[in-house]
Amino acid sequence: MAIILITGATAGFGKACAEKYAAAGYNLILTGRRAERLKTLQTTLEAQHGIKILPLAFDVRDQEAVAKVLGNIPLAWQAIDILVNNAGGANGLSPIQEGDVEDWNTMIDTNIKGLLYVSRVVMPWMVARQQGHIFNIGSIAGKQVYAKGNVYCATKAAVDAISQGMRIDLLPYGIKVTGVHPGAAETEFSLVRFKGDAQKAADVYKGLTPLTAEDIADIIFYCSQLPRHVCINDLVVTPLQQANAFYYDRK
Ligand code: NDP
Ligand code: 8X3
Repeated sequence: MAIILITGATAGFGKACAEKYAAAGYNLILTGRRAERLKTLQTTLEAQHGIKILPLAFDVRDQEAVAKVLGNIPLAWQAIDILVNNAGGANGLSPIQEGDVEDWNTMIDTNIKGLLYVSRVVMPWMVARQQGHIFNIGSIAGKQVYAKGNVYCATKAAVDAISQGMRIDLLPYGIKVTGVHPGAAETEFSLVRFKGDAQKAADVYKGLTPLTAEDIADIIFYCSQLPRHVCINDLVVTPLQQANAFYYDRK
């Protein structure tokens, strides 16, 4: 049975992907820092769908942990067909001259370096098998910079560049690389960005019908089921009421 590795599976897009691929019969490697959420997902999805799940709790910013925990999974689990590089997020929303340096470090270390650490472990396994599909979750924020988005936008522009680089370097090995760049989607994203302020988080989606995590999971699933010779390289996905990174039609 095919294997998918999803980083950041404890919430949002990653959790929705876990549910979608479990229902389709995939075996899942699920990662995130919140081990108890991974355990609950494992118990539920294994019982519902008769699949196998390998939960791996680590912080993607910790290169040693990524190499040790992910790098040493049993051989049978190393035959990963799909990698969804999803773990990440935004921390803060401030003019750059007032930015919190710790927030900058968190975003750069998670969204860029964490994605690279995980990919560095998995890509050689895909190269050896001459097959695989990597999804990198960027953002509309990586395509256009909005006010106060500065460093978050920069990390997602980096994800876009890394996707392009992967696509070139992995081309001879038949590995697909798809960049997915969502607009406003209601997950735990804004709660994390605003450090637990639920009102501020809810205001982001006021007057909008935002994307759901399931919308993004459905799109990733669709891209992953296309014939071998077809690759969707890059996708920008917004709610109907969002034209670009900064223009919304709120009702
Ligand atoms: P959520 O906050 O709901 O989920 C984020 C996931 O990432 C969680 O599972 C979290 O797990 C994991 N994660 C965060 N930091 C780390 C870390 N250091 N180590 C390991 N895992 C980590 O947000 P979304 O589902 O919305 O976000 C998923 C991705 O999509 C992110 O890369 C985000 O930037 C991007 N995105 C989101 C959009 C949106 O509007 N929601 C739009 C565009 C892109 P845990 O906390 O357990 O470690
Ligand atoms: C998340 C979408 O527009 O809040 O990447 O940056 S946005």
